[in-house]
Amino acid sequence: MKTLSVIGACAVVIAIAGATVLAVASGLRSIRGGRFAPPELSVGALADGSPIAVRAPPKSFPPDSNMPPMKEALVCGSIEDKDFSPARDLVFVDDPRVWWESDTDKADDEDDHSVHRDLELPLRRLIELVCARGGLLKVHDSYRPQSVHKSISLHKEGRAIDLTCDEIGLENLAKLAWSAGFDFVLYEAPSNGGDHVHCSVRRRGHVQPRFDVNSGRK
Ligand SMILES: [Ca+2]
Ligand SMILES: [Ca+2]
Ligand SMILES: [Zn+2]
Repeated sequence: MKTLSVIGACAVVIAIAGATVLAVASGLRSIRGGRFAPPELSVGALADGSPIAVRAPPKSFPPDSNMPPMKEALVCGSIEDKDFSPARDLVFVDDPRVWWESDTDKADDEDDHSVHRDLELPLRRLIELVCARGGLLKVHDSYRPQSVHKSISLHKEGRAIDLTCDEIGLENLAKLAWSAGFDFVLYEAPSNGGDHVHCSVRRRGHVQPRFDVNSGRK
């Protein structure tokens, strides 16, 4: 009888200790996270059942930094091999929960809804991640064949997209973009202003990348 009561008392102590650890852990998470909730890899899926967050977010993503920390052309492949066909490679992406710059600015001829087909999936994931945190994702530029961007810019193939989000801020947006599976994410902070998050992808299927960002292999 005494042994049983000792075991019972131990069980109560363990249960209380466990509940305390859980309570402290969840409290820490909410304090540390503030209004921004980092994505959890196993939570949520797109309509086709594929996951929304495919990578853990980095702890920090300061201005003028990029993930992975290497040159974009090495990760995504340059545009210089000319393996690009607008008719074959571009897709039209729309979502009423997103603000598209070209919908409001009729002075330019670019269409921010036009993106490379390999950029659509991470973009759709990112829209979900941003919306889930109460943010309005803003698309400023995607496929832009003329002017503005450098001659070797991946925007000229629709493999890059420039984004902001006032509600969650650019550092958090960059973290979410990395979780959404873009191959390259840059928090661009030019000295003359216009801070944004530039995200890009490598081509899939018909050109082998020089560096596989997911496997870490060259
Ligand atoms: Ca414009
Ligand atoms: Ca634009
Ligand atoms: Zn860009």
